[in-house]
Amino acid sequence: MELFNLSNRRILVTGSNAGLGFAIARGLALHGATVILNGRNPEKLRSAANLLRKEGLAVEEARFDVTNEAEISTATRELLSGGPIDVLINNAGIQRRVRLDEISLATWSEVIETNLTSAMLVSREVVKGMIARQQGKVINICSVMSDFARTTTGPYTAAKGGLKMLTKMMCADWAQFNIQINSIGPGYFITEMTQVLADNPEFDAWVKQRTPAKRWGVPAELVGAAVFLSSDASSFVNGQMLYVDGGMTAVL
Ligand code: GCO
Repeated sequence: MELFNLSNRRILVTGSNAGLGFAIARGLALHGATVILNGRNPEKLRSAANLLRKEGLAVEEARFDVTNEAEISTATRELLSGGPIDVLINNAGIQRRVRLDEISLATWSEVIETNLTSAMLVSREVVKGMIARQQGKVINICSVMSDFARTTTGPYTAAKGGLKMLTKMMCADWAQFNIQINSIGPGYFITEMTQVLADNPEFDAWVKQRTPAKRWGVPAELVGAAVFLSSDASSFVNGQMLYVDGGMTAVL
């Protein structure tokens, strides 16, 4: 039990007022952690936090834009004045579906900044406290698209591939401080972001055929991997990707 104990862990999950981030944060809180929800929109953030409060869970709020260096630094300073951040989960991400020959630089940059650069910026600030305490964990939410491309997802695929390598890079720089940095690679899950795909009969059929488990994932199914990578159970696991994809990356 102690191996997986999260009761003394304060965990910041970026992009967590909806989707996979919210499901992960809720699951970690149900396992005893104090979770810090993050988002850009104060109303959405408050109502997500209130949902968890209604369940009696320990939750804090940190409103900041993960692409804004100044906001990250102010928010991190405030959070650290309330105690250490034991685990950082870089989850924030967006999708813009457009074929590469039609993409604007603005769209490309928006996705790369939100899905990749943000993980570097937020980690850089939060890890300072972890280095000082010689203890910490970073989890980057990647994707099966860290390894495989799908038409119309250029910047997303490039960012998720980059995030997988950034995980190894963080391990190279920070493992020496007793910080474990790993990734979770979700397959296809139904969330606000992918609902449009699930509603398309052809795409839905493709996911079910392409995934050995023959179904979409349910967001709460990411919690087990997040508990493992947030806890002492993973104290010598570093720089790795744990796919939670119903077997998608195991087969052609
Ligand atoms: C899309 C996507 C993703 C996938 C995910 C699989 O929204 O277009 O392909 O969000 O669900 O990358 O991990």
